[in-house]
Amino acid sequence: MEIESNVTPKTIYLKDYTPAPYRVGHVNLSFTLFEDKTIVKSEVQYIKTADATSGDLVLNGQDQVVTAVEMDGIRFDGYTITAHEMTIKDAGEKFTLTITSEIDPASNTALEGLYKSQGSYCTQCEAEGFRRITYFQDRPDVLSTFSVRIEADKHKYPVLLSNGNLVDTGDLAHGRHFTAWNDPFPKPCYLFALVAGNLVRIEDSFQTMSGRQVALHIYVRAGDEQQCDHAMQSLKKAMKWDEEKYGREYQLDLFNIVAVSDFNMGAMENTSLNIFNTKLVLAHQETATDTDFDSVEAVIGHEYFHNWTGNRVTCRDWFQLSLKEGLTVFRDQEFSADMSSRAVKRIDDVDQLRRLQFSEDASPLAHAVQPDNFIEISNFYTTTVYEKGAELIRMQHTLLGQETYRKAADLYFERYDGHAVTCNDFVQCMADASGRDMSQFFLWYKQAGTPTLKASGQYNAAQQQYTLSLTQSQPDTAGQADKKPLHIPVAVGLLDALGNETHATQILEMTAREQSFTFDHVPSRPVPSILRGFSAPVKLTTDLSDDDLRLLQLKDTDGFNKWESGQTLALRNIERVMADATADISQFVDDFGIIIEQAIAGVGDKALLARALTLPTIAVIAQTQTVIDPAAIDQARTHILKSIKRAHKDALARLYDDNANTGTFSVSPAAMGRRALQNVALELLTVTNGKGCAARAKAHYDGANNMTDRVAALACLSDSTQPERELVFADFYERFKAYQLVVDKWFTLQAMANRPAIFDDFAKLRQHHEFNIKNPNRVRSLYSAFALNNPVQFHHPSGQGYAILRDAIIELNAINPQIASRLVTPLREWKRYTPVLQTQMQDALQAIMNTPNLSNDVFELVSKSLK
Ligand code: 0A1
Ligand code: ZN
Repeated sequence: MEIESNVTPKTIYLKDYTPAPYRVGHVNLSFTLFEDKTIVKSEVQYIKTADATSGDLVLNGQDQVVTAVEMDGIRFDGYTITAHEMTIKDAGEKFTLTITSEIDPASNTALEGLYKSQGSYCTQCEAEGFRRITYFQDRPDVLSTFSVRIEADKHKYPVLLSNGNLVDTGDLAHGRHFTAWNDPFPKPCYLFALVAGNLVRIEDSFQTMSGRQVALHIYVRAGDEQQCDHAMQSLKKAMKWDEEKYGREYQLDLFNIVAVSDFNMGAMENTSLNIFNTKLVLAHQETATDTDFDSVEAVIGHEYFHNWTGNRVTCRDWFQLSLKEGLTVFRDQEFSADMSSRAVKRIDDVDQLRRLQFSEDASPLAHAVQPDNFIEISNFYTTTVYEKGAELIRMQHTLLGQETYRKAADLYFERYDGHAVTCNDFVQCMADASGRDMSQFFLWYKQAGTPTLKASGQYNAAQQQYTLSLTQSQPDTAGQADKKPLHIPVAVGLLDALGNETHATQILEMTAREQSFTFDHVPSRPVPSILRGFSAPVKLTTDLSDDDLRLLQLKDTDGFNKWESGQTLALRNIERVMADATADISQFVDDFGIIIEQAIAGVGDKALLARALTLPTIAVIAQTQTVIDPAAIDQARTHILKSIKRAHKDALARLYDDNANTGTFSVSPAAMGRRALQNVALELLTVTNGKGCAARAKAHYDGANNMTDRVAALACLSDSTQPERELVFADFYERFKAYQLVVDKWFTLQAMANRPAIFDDFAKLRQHHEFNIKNPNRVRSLYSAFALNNPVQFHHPSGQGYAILRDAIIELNAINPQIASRLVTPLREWKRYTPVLQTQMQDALQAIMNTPNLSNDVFELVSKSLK
């Protein structure tokens, strides 16, 4: 663990990038694991590059004790060590440097570098964890081959893994053993990995398109092996998909996945040794929800796809993080879309983007997809770099079309396999393969903030023409004003008054601030379906009437816009109620009944219908407000939900019954759709939180044969004060207390309770013997669930919610800076809240700022948020 002194940390700038002065030939690492320490010996060949401006070799390193240094096999002491670096002045043209140092994985609570999780050793080197293992040029543009030898007690650590191929293994004296690994493909050190533990493995294999057999192994703790099948199937599907969609084959004979319970993020793509948070590997009908099953598939795909987009072609520097992350998220989104329902996947992704990325863009922490400066790179694993980055790839796909996009991707892999490159290099491949000028498009990478797009239409009956006028504008963000117009692909189709599609989807390419597009042969006033499939990450406002939206909601051929029109109508009605509690919402409530009837009649995809029957969440609504008042949003939203229940109680009960559990469990999209629809009906039927609601939710829980239904029942009981609530929560805990990931859910569902008792409940949960501040999943299950998913209570005017989060951030700052700084997220948008909330949020941030020994991670996010 490292604590920075209170000196203002250094900012790193993209413009200062210079190539590394020394190339690395080969790296030989040896790890000797003992209970009280690990001895790391690294033997590295350095070769000065022709254009090096200095002969000094500067190696990054921290949290280790150097015990010996040799140059070309001879004891060497011509180096200096500061807190974070080892420097050798004028080191020479070509030499081998051997450094032996000692580290203490057992006391590593930051979970970066080599650490222990539930008795197993594992590593996390991205972005800058390798420097906690040994002194090295810890930067992604230094690529080399690695050989690794691991030695440990055989009984305690029977499994010893690293990247590449197993080349040797054997027993040693004193009950110890070793394995030796060789990775023949040059890689940056952030992709290095090591695992040592007492784990069991599930095996399968995959035959690649050229006919090679790849052994697939998933390692988990004994007892968890029954929960790995979905992950294994997902891996095989991902390998096949990448061959079919991108022509990309896996290059090694072995692919390992290891699941660990203490992990800062979701998973990590280390070459041939992916390390995963258990949450994204383990899935079984009794313990995982449908959302969990989908996340496992998506993240297994994501990490596997990094093999080409990230590992074989990697990043030149960390400002290029979106080169691998935006592209890999786009790839995993498309993989998931191909595995289930494309429209539903798009809806869920856009919902997430609006909730998290739009809020980042609207905060002082807004930054470009290719940022130009940072203090702590860990803070830039953001939804902007990942999800907005994916939207930029999606737009390029839209502009080029599938066929040309594929040619451009082929060109990218051909040009850059084995290289460390930039986002500019990627976009240049898109330009070269298509013959298009992508220079204006590149502004999307450089300009932060969510653009606004205004659309208005004019129909000319005499000419039978329809003209759509579009205006784009870009908000000012921290350090960026007067932005240029962007190249925006706007997908548009036209419907006639009866809802027939008269003009299929066209991509309008907007490049100016204001632009008009004319459609010919339009026999009557049309209803435009604008931004189909959410073709660009913008905030769209239109001049469509409620009736236009109602038509689109029922008739649009674009699944996304069909849903979107309903959401826009919901939003309009929520705003009406917020302005006037007695506003007439009868039309909206009646229309809701039509969708319920459609669902009962079984018209269409059930998963899609379930989304259509869901109102936008408070967090999504918040992003449309100039001043955010979560309690007022909740009140209006709940008023509408209750009106819907009152008006359609019988129909909802029928929908619930029609979609009852049939007994056999499956994770097919159809089965998930049925559960989603039944659970939406349950949610609407229990919205009033009375006796009948609690009884209904309890019956649902008692009849459940899977976690999706159980969680749905608990969510319906969570806000309740009826006795069933305690009964069901207690039963749930007793039944599943052996499963850490389910205990996380138990914490989360209570942390999300929107009821006055929440503050007492929260204090009890914090004291619960199962709460552990050192376990990131547990921290997220309590604190992130409360601060992000319980907006009404987190933003309680008393400020108690903010105090809870403030104290957690201060406590975690000294334990795990990455997790501490992630918890700053719910406070970053403080300026957008009502005056009372604003000052209290600001006070909480200021109190954190005044804490001594702030980590760089927390310092950066809190100081920038306060600006
Ligand atoms: N590259 C991983 C995400 C990741 C990033 C940082 C980590 O530790 C600080 C861990 C994982 C991915 O995109 O899946
Ligand atoms: Zn990734």
